[in-house]
Amino acid sequence: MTQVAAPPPHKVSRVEVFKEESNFLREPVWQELQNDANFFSEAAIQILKFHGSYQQDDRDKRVRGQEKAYQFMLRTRNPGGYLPPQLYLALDDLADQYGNGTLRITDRQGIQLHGILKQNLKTVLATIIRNLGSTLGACGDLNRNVMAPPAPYRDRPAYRYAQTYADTLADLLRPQTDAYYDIWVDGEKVISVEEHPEVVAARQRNGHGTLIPNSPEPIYGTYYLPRKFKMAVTVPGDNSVDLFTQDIGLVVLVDNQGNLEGFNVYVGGGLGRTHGKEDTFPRLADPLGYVPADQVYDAVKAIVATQRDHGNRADRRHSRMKYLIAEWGIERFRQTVEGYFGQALAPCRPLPDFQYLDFLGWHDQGDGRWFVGINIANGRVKGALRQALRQIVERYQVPMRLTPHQNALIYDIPIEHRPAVQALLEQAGVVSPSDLDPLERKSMACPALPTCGLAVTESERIMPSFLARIRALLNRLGLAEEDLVIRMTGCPNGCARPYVAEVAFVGSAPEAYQVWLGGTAHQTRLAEVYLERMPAAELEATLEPLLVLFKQKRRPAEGFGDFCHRVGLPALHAFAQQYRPARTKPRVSLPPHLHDQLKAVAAAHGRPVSALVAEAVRAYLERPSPEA
Ligand code: SRM
Ligand code: SF4
Repeated sequence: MTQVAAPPPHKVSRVEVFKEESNFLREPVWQELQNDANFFSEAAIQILKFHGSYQQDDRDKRVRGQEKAYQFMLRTRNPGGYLPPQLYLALDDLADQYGNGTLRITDRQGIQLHGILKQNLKTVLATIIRNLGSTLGACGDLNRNVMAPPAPYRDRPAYRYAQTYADTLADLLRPQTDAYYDIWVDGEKVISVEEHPEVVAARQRNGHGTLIPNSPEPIYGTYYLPRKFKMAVTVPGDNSVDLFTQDIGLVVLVDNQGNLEGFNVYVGGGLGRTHGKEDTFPRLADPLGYVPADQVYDAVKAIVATQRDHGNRADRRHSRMKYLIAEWGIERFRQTVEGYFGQALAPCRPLPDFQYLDFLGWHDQGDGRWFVGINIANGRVKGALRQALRQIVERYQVPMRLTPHQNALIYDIPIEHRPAVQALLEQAGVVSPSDLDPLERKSMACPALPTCGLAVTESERIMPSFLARIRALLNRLGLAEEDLVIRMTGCPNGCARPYVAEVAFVGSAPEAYQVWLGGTAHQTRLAEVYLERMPAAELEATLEPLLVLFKQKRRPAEGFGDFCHRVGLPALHAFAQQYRPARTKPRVSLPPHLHDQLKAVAAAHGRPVSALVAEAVRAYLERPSPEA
């Protein structure tokens, strides 16, 4: 059992060196912020990520031989998606003043601003911080935004615990360096975060080698983590957070009176991969064990310390915790965690099946007030919807919870304000969940072009047309009632969590996608690669045979993902190869007056219009040729 933090490894990636030389996330960001360049050096770009910002450029504006149009993306850190009204309004203002006029709700319950110029970064960040927000640790090699089901149920204790622990775990793993506040708000001390005393005590407890002695960063140390690290806390049966895709997934367990007992802990989920590199893969989390509530911080620290000291720091493609677990096996991983934890872990408790839940529409919170879940296509808040959200938040001073499906819940709405809020939403074109196309309701796409530097093709911008085409296909095939979880990304990194969808399109070349099939409707199983490269134009031709076979051979109530998984990819390929689409009858159009005349004659003779037309055309074609 390893009990002492391992020394820094000898062969390390460049990012490890940048971290070491950064003086706990300060340099060279601080220095380069003072110069006039409109971009940062590579070292600064890497360190800036820990501050919640990515250097990007507008890829629509790239011109060969000319400097890129550099701009910055900022991502907020909102545990459980909580967004106070003051912060929402500030972000909304910033989007117009310094960004691209949109807000982008992320699938980890944060907000991204795009298009910020370097000279404005400090103003924008300072505004966010002064309005109760933070971007610290939204990106970089450390614990990212902690997710929780967004539903603000006041009368369901498990939901409240999940949200509370998302907050406290985020606090536990918050970087302790002063660099963030020094750089962005000149060290202003007005910004002090009220932490729960138990969190403070847990952070300082060094029972079994979980802490780095004498470091300003007691949990992370100089090198922080080998790679990004993701956590979610949920309640039994609620998979709104895609629990099994997280590095650590916690499930709140309460007794019959609603008192917190402890947590089931799952570890080693993660989705990023690289095309053509089989040693990179998506992976679902394994059960690690059950932890009583008063030991959960120590258990999380033990897992983090295991990844910190044993994760791969040489090759960033293999440095996520999922690869450590895949390499060691869960038993060795568990033993190592138990070493840091100081005791054996109990087995996980049995749980009910997990469900996809999105909380759209109006719901009683359980305290006399209401919340409304609003579908926001791919999380992009713009136009009339953006105005409506602003009006609602401004007028009623109500908070939001952003959802893991890139949507927003507005809550704490008194019953008397419900009609007015509903009217504002309707004016902005928000339809009730029952009128929303289920394909759109359940789909997600990542931003991809033009902002993401890693995109190989479109995602967010092309998803609406893909959904419309799939809807038309389903209707044509007599499958109008089906709903599918469809997800899309512009590259294989997996940002819209495609590998747990029923159908996924993963950018593999310009205007071409790898096709994944066979995840469940509730994101509890990995999908598999059906096609390596589907040109976007071949969407219908690719899906039609699969949907036809589904219609013929599905079991009662079986969903498309489960069907694909049951029959298997070879059977799907075999059917698709021999499939010939039913020939549609050729159509010839007639001028309306001729059509009306034909209809009248057909009615008078009691014959179908088509028979009359066929007779007339045959007579014409069979007439003797004038030249003969
Ligand atoms: Fe992501 C990198 C957007 C959730 C896996 N992700 C990126 C970057 C920052 C591109 C870059 O590195 O230059 C993207 C910025 C695009 C843009 O222009 O805005 C980006 N990721 C997103 C968001 C906004 C997608 C969305 O549609 O909401 C999500 C932000 C969440 C947040 O608030 O923190 C987002 N990214 C995810 C998820 C899903 C999740 O976390 O639940 C994943 C898969 C789960 C996982 O991490 O295993 C994910 N993003 C990646 C990866 C691959 C990581 C890996 O293990 O290989 C990268 C690339 C990297 O890290 O090298 C990446
Ligand atoms: Fe960019 Fe790829 Fe993530 Fe999409 S999946 S946002 S293209 S990194």
